[in-house]
Amino acid sequence: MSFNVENIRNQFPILSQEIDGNPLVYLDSAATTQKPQTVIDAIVSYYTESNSNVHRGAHYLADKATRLYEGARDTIASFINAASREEVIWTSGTTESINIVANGLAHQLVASDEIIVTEMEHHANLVTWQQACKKSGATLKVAPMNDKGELDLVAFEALLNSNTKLVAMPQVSNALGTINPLDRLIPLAKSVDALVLIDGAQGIAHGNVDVQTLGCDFYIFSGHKLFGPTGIGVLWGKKSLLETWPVWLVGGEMISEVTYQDATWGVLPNRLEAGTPNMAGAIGLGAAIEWFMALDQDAVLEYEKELIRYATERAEAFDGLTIVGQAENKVGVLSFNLDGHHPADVGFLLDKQGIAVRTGDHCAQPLMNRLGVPGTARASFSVYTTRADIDALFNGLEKVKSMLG
Ligand code: C6P
Repeated sequence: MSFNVENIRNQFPILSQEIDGNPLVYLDSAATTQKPQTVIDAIVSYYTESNSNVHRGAHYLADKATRLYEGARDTIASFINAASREEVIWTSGTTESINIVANGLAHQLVASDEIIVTEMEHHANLVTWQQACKKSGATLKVAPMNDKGELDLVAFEALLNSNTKLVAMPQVSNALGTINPLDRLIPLAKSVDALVLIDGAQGIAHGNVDVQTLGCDFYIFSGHKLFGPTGIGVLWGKKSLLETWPVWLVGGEMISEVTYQDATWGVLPNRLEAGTPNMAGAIGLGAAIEWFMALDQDAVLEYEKELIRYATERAEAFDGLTIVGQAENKVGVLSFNLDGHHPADVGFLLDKQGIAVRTGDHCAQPLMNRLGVPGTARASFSVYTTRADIDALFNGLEKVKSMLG
């Protein structure tokens, strides 16, 4: 199989538009990816031909919608190589998935327990654990990284001990692009019998994820960063944990038997999915994953590596630009600052040229403080990004520099 970026771009209708007379240069895929036509079609088709509530009805449409919805769960299970489809829980996204795990763990934590996170956390994987520790008296420890944005493995190992209840860390940093060496970090955490949660929000679209090979206990991601719709995400967890985990929401569909006085819970995955679910979202995400899996995964990784290599080369040659996050192993994320200028001004003036980047702290305030920057401008790539987009970014930055003086 080969990789043809123009062929891929043609499948993303949003990319062909102009912004204020400039062709759109979309470099904000770490915030959310754009959606291929096939995903848009799957959602439209669901609402025009199949919409009905799932699991509940005895009629044709209810059955059809249920088969599509549960089929999407099968697609996810096979995509991440879950041992069973019951381990795939639909959520609204990464943030909710982490909160569900934190809520469950908070009931088990005692004051002597310790939780380890890293210096590069998104707030979703930090504030949740701060709150869990506050409620239980457990201690939150933060694994350090070097100035390039790579975790210090020796320091990480030194934090582990028999009190370590959980290690929660990102597969990929959203602000820096660092790919963490999970093949080394997870076995270290497991050597002290800690639970391991991987925040896969940024990792899921950039690598062949196999949750069984990884050896973690929870793997979490959002559909919208993987060419799927917003409002749908996944909590994958080991069945032995999820089936004993305290329930999160209670109500319809998650129960086994209900009396006026009491209720018992159903089996997985329903016991963690109360209420009418996001059927269109799940079906859209299933379509997105089928679309993504049809691409040559090795070619995709190779292509993205080449994009970040090229962008880094251009950035290093750009006078007055400082790259923030220089890990050896990175996805297509280029965070940077123009010396003497606030990232918000840089982003604003790029936007005036049709170039979309994200600016600010990227929901990682402690990381920005650790690096001593107010924030960054972040250009992030996906399978539809071209070298021409990267050239447009640097041409745009030349103009920004001359405008800002
Ligand atoms: N990062 C970004 O621009 P939600 O918002 O629930 O889909 O994902 C939260 C989240 C958690 N962890 C990581 C590593 C993330 O990157 C994100 C979302 C976006 O970087 C929006 S803040």
